[in-house]
Order: sequence, then structure tokens, then C-alpha cells
Amino acid sequence: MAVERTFSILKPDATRRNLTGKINAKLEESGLRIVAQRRVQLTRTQAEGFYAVHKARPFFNDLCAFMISGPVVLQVLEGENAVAKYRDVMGATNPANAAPGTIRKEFAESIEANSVHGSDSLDNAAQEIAYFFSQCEIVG
Ligand code: IDP
Ligand code: MG
Repeated sequence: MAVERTFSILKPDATRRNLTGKINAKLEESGLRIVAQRRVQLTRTQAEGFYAVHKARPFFNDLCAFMISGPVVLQVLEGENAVAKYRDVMGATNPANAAPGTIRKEFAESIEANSVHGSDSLDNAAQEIAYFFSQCEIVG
């Protein structure tokens, strides 16, 4: 097993309902460490750039509108197998399919407003971290 870094976003539905502490507690309990964290209001351009891989999907415009509907918390998480571990802790994209105890099962409102983003591969994690954080903002 290797120590990895993954990229996380606490989405606007989570900040709106004041759930950032509860979600952070859950991911810390899993062994992940928050090694960088910044609360921001994303711009449309930033949201579209971040989700560019989904540009052709029917939900792209709604997703970008949702992601700029309120503040988000950008995070870098570190730990053993951090990418896969965080995907496990998050649960399935659609909360209706998420396993009991996962963040999305406990907190998500819908398939779109599903409380958290997590990178789906080590390569994408590196790309997404670099999109929002500089090296000196990450303190492991
Ligand atoms: P993931 O966040 O579990 O990796 P992706 O397929 O990468 O899921 O989708 C990115 C985000 O787009 C999801 O987290 C969710 O907010 C939104 N999304 C995905 N599928 C749908 C859908 O069918 N309708 C509305 N929004 C969706
Ligand atoms: Mg994804």
C-alpha cells in the first residue's frame, strides 16, 4: 500500500446545511488526513474547467450551476490508498445506491447535490489538486 493524495470538494449542498464539520469528522475517522483546505466561491469558468470531462453529458450545465450556487470547500486528502479509500467513504454517486455509513448515504440530497467530490484515479487526483492548489499550500 502506498501513501497517496486525492482531491475532495465539499459541495454547496454541504456548506448550505452547515455539514462541513460532520463530513470532515467522517473522513478523518477513516484515516484520511486533510493536508490542504480552502473555502471558496467557484466561478462559472472554474467549475466548467474542473468538470470539462463531463462537457458532453446532459447534466453538465445543471451541475456547473449547482457547483457555483454557494461556497465549496476544496481539500487535499492524504493517506494509504487515499483515492480508493475516499471513493469508499463517499459512497455511490446516486445516494439511493450508496452503502450505509457512507457520506452520500448519510448526507446527500440527490444524485446531483451529493455533498462531495472525490478523484476517481491517481492521475486525475494529481491533475485536480494542481488545478486548485500550489505545492506550498499542501502541508502533509
Ligand atoms: P462521481 O462524483 O461519483 O465521480 P461523476 O459521474 O463523475 O460522479 O459525476 C460528477 C458529478 O455530476 C456527480 O457527483 C453529480 O454531482 C453529478 N451527476 C452525475 N450524474 C448525474 C445525473 O445523472 N444527473 C445529475 N447530476 C449528475
Ligand atoms: Mg467523478
